[in-house]
Amino acid sequence: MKRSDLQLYFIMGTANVKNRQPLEILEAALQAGITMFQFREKGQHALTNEHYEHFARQCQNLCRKYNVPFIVNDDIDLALKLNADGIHIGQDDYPVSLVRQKIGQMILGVSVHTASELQVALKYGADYIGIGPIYATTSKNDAKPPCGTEFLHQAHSIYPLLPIVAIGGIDCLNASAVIKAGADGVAVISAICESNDIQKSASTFKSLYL
Ligand code: 3NM
Repeated sequence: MKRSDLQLYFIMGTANVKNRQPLEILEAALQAGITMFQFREKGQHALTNEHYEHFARQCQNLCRKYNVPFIVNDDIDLALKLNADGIHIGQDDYPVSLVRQKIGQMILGVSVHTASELQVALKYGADYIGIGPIYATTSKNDAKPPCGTEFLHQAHSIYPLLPIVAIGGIDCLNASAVIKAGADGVAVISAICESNDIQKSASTFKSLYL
């Protein structure tokens, strides 16, 4: 993967869209220039069984059409079955070493919150790390308290070449602070899913990198 793939990393599942079609939102986001997509189908009313896989394939097909990496959240079996571009795991999922062993060369993203989690992720070949929630978020039920930009800044200072994406409560207004703190990009759900003008929101994020 390229570091620039992290610039505008869009995450979505059916739970994140209200009265709108998720595939329409994804296509609008792809047209607007998102650089990475994570399929994250979670929550009380998440799709199950064949609907889940079908929806994942539809998202993957759209990402292919726009040549944007398709990353699966947590579900190693799905990622392997679909031959996804990558997988993203948190600390509550599987050990990083096991995931790397199972997925081979696929892109591996790992969420980390401490220096020791970061070291483990790097030891087992994480391609990028996610740090968050930087700000308060309502999009993840079990999100930790907001951590601000301090750890992000430390991680970037110690590993300047490591691709880092910041996540949690990031919007068009506060994104520049996380880029300044050392993130290569921002991972967002609501800033795109709840935007009235996805093209405009995406352009605002992308203008940070010009
Ligand atoms: N992971 P929004 S925060 C999926 O801290 C996710 O690891 C987080 O959604 C973490 O952009 C989060 O709407 C939700 O705040 C991000």
